Amino acid sequence: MSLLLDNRFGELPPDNSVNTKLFLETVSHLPTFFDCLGSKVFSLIKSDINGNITKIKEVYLKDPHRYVTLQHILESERQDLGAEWPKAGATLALMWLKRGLRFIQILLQSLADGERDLNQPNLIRVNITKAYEQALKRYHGWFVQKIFNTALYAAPYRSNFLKALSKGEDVKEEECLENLRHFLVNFAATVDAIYDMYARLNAELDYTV
Ligand code: CIS
Repeated sequence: MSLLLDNRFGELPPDNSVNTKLFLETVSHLPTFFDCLGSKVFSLIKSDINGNITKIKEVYLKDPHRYVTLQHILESERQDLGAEWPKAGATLALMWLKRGLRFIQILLQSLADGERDLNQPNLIRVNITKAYEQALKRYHGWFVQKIFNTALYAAPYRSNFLKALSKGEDVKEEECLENLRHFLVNFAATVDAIYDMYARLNAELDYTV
């Protein structure tokens, strides 16, 4: 069985809205994945992502009928939070969470496309670096970039990473990559839809941490 196929996002409706309940159910499986990556540096990332998910969930649970889609949350907070918005509430939590999801999307896509360092084919540093440069680096100051470098060197081998995505089972590499490609279809569409929503509602911020 594949971890990815067990936790696939559903297909988006024609208006590309993202259902909050289904989104939260799916991303809530993400933090536990960090436990099988080994190094303690991943617990920092896990806790950040967990914090984002918890914050969005808390807002959603206050009024599930009001927050059926992620866009409902952003629009309600825009009204309720005034000048603080968008740097507050679930809007801020989702802004950061989507960057982590974009990182995962680019990393998995790069693996699925067979990109690798020919001198070190069992490492995934080229794939991780590509994802970091495109999704996160511009939002990080020097200190967080240093944390990234630590995480990069603690990253699992390609074979172990693919095995973890296959729930520890010895699945053939080609089968695992095929699962990745299936997973990416709805995952990429969902991440793109969230990015589009932030652009449309003018909710994107580009400060660094
Ligand atoms: C495999 C190796 C991966 C290497 C990963 C290297 C990643 C980069 C490391 C960067 C360190 C980040 C440490 C934290 C930095 C935070 O300061 C920063 C800003 O935080 C935000 C908060 O989130 O700050 C705000 C204030 O300015 C707020 O406080 C906000 O919190 S709020 O609003 O909630 O209160 N945060 C970030 O920069 C985000 C960093 C995200 C990093 C994501 C890395 C993901 C790595 C994933 C690798 C594994 C991929 C596995 C793929 C699939 C697994 C399948 C699982 C099942 C299905 C899941 C379905 C989705």
